[in-house]
Amino acid sequence: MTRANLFKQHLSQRILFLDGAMGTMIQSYQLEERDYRGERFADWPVDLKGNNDLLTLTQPDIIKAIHTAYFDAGVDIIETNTFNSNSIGLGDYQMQTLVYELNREGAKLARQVADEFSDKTPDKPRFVAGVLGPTNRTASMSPDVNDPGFRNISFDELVVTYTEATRGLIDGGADIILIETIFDTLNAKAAAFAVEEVFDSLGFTLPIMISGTITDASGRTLSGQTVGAFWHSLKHVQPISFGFNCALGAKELRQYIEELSAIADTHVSAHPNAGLPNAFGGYDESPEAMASEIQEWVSSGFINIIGGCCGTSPAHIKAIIDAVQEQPPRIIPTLPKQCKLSGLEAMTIAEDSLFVNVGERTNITGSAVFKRMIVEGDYESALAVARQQVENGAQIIDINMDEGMLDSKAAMVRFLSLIAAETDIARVPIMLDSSKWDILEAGLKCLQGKGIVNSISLKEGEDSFIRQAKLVKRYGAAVIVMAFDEVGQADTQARKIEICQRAYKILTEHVGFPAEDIIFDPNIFAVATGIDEHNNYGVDFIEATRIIKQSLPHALISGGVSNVSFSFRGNNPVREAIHAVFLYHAIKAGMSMGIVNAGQLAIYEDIPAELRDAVEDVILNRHNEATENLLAIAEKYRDQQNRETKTEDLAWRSWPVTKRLEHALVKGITDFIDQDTEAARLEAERPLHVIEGPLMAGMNVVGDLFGAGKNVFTTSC
Ligand code: THG
Repeated sequence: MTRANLFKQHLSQRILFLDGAMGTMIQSYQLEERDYRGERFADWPVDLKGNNDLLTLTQPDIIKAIHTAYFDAGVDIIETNTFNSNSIGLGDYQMQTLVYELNREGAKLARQVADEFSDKTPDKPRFVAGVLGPTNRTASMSPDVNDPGFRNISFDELVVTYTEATRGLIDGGADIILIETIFDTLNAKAAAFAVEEVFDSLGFTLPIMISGTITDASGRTLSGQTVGAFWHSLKHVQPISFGFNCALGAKELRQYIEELSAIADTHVSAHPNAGLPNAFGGYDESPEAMASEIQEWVSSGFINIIGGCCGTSPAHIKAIIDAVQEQPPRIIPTLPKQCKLSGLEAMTIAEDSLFVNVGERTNITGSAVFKRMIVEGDYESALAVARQQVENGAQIIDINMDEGMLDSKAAMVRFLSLIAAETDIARVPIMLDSSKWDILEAGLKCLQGKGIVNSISLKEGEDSFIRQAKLVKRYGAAVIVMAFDEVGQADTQARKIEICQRAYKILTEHVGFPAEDIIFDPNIFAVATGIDEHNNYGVDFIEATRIIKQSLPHALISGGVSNVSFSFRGNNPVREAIHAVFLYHAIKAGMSMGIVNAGQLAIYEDIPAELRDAVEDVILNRHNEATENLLAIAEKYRDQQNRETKTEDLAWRSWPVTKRLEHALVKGITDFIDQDTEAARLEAERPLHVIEGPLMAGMNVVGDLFGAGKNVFTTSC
C-alpha cells in the first residue's frame, strides 16, 4: 500500500495527531546570526537571522530534534520546515533560487525522522506533510490604501513559486501536501492550482490538506471570507482534510470548527494557537487547559486531525493526545449535491431554492451607460452600478467587458480587483461573462470566491470544450454551458436537449466535472420579432428546460432573460411584462437562475390582465395573431411609470453627520463626501478632530470588515 493510502486508511479509523509549532521551538534555541548562516552562507550579503527555513540546511540537527520531539510526544504527522520556502518569503533574504532545494531538503529531513519512527512501530506509521505557507502578500487585496485595485502579487506568480515548492516537497518524500495558514483564499487557490498541475505532470496525486486562518473575532479570513465562503472556494480541490489553524486559541476557534464540521464533507483538521498572544506577543495557555478544550471538541464530534500552532510545544501536543486518543473521530456527513458558490459570503443553490437573480447591468454589451463608464475609465461609477445591482437584489453579478475598442482583459482584471475591495459588492459570487477564453481565464485568476464562467460550449468541438472545462474546474468555478455545437446555436427544443445531454455526458464522465456545478443555458431568443420562425422560441426554451432538468441530475438551467424582449426595446413596461411571464413559465419548468436587470423585475400577478394575456399568447405561441395583438396594445403601456432605475435609498442622508461619513466610507459612496466632511468640520472644534473622530471611526468599521493591517503571518509560528 502506498503511504498516501495508508494515511487515508488510518484517517478513516481514528483521530490523527499533527505536530505543534516549529517557530516557537526554534526560538528556544536562541540562535544567532552566525548559527543561521552556517558555513555555506557565511558571506551572504544580507542578514539571515530569522530565516527559519534555512536552518534545514545550516542546522539540520536542530530541525530533526524538533521533529523527533513531536514524534516522541506521539504525533502521526509532522510538518516540514518549509513555511516560507517560496520566492516571496525567501526574496526577503535574496534566496529565491533556493525554493526547490529548501522544500526538497525540508521534506527529506522530515522523511528521515518519520521513517526512523515508522520502523520502530510498524503498526503506527508516521507521515510527512509538506507545507506550503501563505507568503506575506495577498493576491486579492491591495497593499496600497490609495489604490484598492493594485496588487503586489499575481495568481500566476504564486503558481510559479508554488509549483517549484511542490516539486521539491514531493522529491524530498512528502506524503501529503498541506496548504496552510491561508488568510487570502486566492493565494490558496493558486497553491492548489500549482499542486494539481504538478500531480498531472507526475502522473500521480497525493492527499491535500487545507487549513485557513480566521483572523479575529469577525469570524472571517483576513481577505474577508466567512467560514462557508472559504469552504466553497476550495471544495473543488477535494482536500482530504479542511480546517483552521493559527491566529486564535482553541476557545476562540471552537465556533468556527463547529461550523465547518457541519458543512464540510471531508475530514476536519485544526491546529490552534496556545491561546491568544499576551502583552509580549507570547503564548501562555497551558497544555492542560488546551487539552481540556480540545477534548470537548472531540466529544462534540468535530475533529479528525488535531495539532497545534503558535506557542504549542510537545508538552501541549502530548496533553492533547493523552486526553483524546481513545475517542472516535468525527464522522463525515453525507450532504446533498448542490451548487455552492461564494464571494465573501457563501451561497448555495439548492433544489428548493428560490429563483436566483444574476445582475446584468455590469455588461458593456448590454448597457450603453456602463460601457461609457468603462471606456472613459470611470471605474468609480462602474462600481456604483455593481453595487446598485446587489442592493436591488442581485445574488450574483454578471460582468462582461467584451468590446472591440478596449483592452477587455485589462478592464476585466481592473474591475474585478476593485470589486474585491468593496465588501458590499464582493460578498456575492461573480459571473465572468465573455466570448473569449483568455478574458474568462484572466478573470478566474482574480476571484478568491467560487464564481461562474459564462460560458463555454461545443462550438469549437470537443477538444477545446474539454480543455476549458478542466481548467474551469481547476480554478474552482461553476460553468455555464451554452447550447451551441459545431453545427450552430440550438434554436429548437430537440437541438437544445441534444446538445445539453451530450455536453453533460462529456463533462460528468470524461472531465469529472461535478454535475451540480453545470449550468445549462438553452438559449433565450427574442420573440415577437415579426419573423414567423421566431414564434416558438419561448416554448422551445421552456420545454427544453423541462426535459434537461428531468434528464440531467443536479444540473441547473439559466438564461439571459432580457434577450427575450429585444423587439420591444424602449418600451420598458412591456419588456418587464414579457420577462415576468416568461420567468413564470420557465421557472415552473425548472429554470433556477437567470441574468436579469435586478431591480426591474415585475411580478406576474401585478401585470394588467390585458397585457399579461397578450404577452402569454406570445411566450406560449398560443395563436398566429399573438405578436400582432401585443404590438397593438404595447403602445398603451409605454408611458407607464418608467421603472428603469429604482430610486436610490437615500434615507441615510438624514442621519447625523458622523454616521453619514461612516456609511459613505463603508459603502464607498463619494457623492456627498465634500459636503459631509465640511459639515463635520463646522461642528468640530478643530479640523484635526474630523480626522481623529468621524473619519477614523469610519475607517475602523472598514478595518473591522476586512480585518485589515493585521498581516502577521510573515513567519511561521
Ligand atoms: N446567456 C448567457 N449570458 C448572456 C446572455 C445569455 N450574457 C449577456 C446577455 N445574454 C444577458 N445580459 C443582457 C444585458 C442587457 C440586455 C440584455 C441582456 C438588454 N439591455 C438593454 C438593451 O439592449 O435594450 C439596455 C440597453 C442600455 O441600457 O443601454 O436588454 O443569453 N449565458
